[in-house]
Amino acid sequence: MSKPGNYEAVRKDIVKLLHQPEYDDGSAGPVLVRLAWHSAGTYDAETDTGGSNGAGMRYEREGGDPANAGLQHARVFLEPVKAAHPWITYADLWTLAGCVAVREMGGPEIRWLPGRTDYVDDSKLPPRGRLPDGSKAADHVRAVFYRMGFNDQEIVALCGAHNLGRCHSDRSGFDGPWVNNLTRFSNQYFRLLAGLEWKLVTLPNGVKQWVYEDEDGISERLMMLPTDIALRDDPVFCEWVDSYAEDKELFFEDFAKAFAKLMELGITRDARGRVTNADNVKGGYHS
Ligand code: CCH
Repeated sequence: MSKPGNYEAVRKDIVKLLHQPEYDDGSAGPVLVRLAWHSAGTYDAETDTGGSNGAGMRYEREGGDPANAGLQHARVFLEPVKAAHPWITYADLWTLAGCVAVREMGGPEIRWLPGRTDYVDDSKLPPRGRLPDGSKAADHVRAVFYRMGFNDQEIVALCGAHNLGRCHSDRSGFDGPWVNNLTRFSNQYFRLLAGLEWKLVTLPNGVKQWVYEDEDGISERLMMLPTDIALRDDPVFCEWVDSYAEDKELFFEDFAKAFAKLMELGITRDARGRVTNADNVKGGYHS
């Protein structure tokens, strides 16, 4: 067991588990990034509910949300790290793992601070349906991310995470990856979104998504969600899609800031960075 507070030791163990030859495309990285995002992305700024505090996905009420299908894999990958460092909260472990995975897959360093609690405060539990639905349009994407406190530029930057991983027909119903090198963080998602001709198709399960196929048919079939295409087609979002397609450094910088902000939703800190709203949650319970 490591010394409490030794986050470097935790980081190292997360790095070690990323290589998963038997799983998906050989990496736990993408699904860990999605776990971190979904743990935080339930936040509602107006009522100060949801967010990463509490790690509510451990329980059916949040974990069983169909939007979270497949994220049990990410949680299981992290169990040995939790066992080796039992002092870290799940809420800290999940958010840290997302940041470490982005960096290890070639992305930017993301500022991360500890202090989240595993107390589940019943009055802060998010209702289901707060995470975005990939079949919808730009107004839905705005409603979901404005609720968390993000602006249009931050929304586009965050969605650049679709450079990683893939859709699974048995999880979301959508199928396939956004880019060919799906375990390498880059701005390729924006380049393809802006640069290729996408075609709307209906999958055998009735789900509609956009696809691109090479003329020679060699590369895997690439895809875009309706919400991804909405970024390309919206007059404000598309300016940022183009900027990030042209300038990888700008994307990395903006992604790092927006992801760090996402991980902090619902966490308040004093001037020294210590969390002020986690340790004495009233009426909560501890796992
Ligand atoms: Fe996402 N995402 N995401 N996404 N996402 C999916 C997969 C990943 C939406 C829908 C989906 C963000 C924003 C959005 C990742 C990171 C982020 C899937 C497929 C759907 C559907 C799930 C499956 O079948 O396994 C929608 C809609 C939005 C916004 O409107 C943001 C923001 C982030 C992170 C910053 C990552 C990574 C994946 C790949 C997961 C994997 O298992 O490979």
